[in-house]
Amino acid sequence: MPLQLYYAPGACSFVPHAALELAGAEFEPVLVKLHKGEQRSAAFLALNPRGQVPVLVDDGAVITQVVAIGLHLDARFPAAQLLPAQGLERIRALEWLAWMNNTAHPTFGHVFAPAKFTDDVAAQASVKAHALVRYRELLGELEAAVAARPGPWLGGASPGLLDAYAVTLLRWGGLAGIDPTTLPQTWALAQAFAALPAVARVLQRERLPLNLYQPAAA
Ligand SMILES: N[C@@H](CCC(=O)N[C@@H](CS)C(=O)NCC(=O)O)C(=O)O
Repeated sequence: MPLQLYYAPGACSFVPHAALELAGAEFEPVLVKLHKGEQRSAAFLALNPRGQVPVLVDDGAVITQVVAIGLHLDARFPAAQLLPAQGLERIRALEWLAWMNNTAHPTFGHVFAPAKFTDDVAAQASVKAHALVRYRELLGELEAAVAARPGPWLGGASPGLLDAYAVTLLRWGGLAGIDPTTLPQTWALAQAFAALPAVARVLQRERLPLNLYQPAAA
C-alpha cells in the first residue's frame, strides 16, 4: 500500500487521519503508543528522528509535520477540497492552519507536558497554570473564527484540515478542564464534523470520545 499514516489516538495526527478518510484514500493506519514510549523506539526514530507523530509515508517518501502532511494530502486528493483551492480563501485557511499548529498546539503542549519546559517542579505548576489561561484565550479566538467562518465548515464548503484541527484543540481543552459547551459554535462544528461517516471511522479507530471534559466533583 503506498500510503501509511503513523498516528497516536487523540494526538495531532488526528488531523491527517481525518483528512485521509475524508479523501477516501486507501491507507494503512499504523498505531504508535506514545504512553509506552514507542515514538522513541529505534524503528520509529529511524523514520522520524524527532520522535513525533504524525508521519506519513507516501510511496517511500517520509513526510512529517501536520502542515506539510496536510498540504501534501490536499495536493494529492484535490477532489476532497481539504483546503480551499485558491485565492484569498486559501490564504485565510492557511493563516488559521498555521496558527493552530504554531500557536494553539504548542500552548497546549505547555499545559499537557510542562516538564518539557522546566525541570523545576514548582515552576512546572506555574507553566501549566499560565499556559491554561492562555489556552482558554486561544480557544476563544478559535470560537470567533468559527462564528465568522465562510461556510458550513472552517474552510468554506467542504469539511477538511481546519475542522479536524479545531476538533483536536477542543478535545484537548476538555482534557484540561475547559467545557467545550462554553464554546458553542466550535462545539456545534465539532459535533457536525464527528457525525460525518469518514470522521466517525477515525473516532472509532482511535477510540475517541468527542467530549473529554469532566466537571469537577462538587
Ligand atoms: N510540529 C509537529 C508537532 C507534532 C507533535 O507535537 N506530536 C506529538 C503528538 S500531538 C507527539 O508525537 N508527541 C510525542 C513526544 O513528543 O514524545 C507537527 O506539526 O507535526
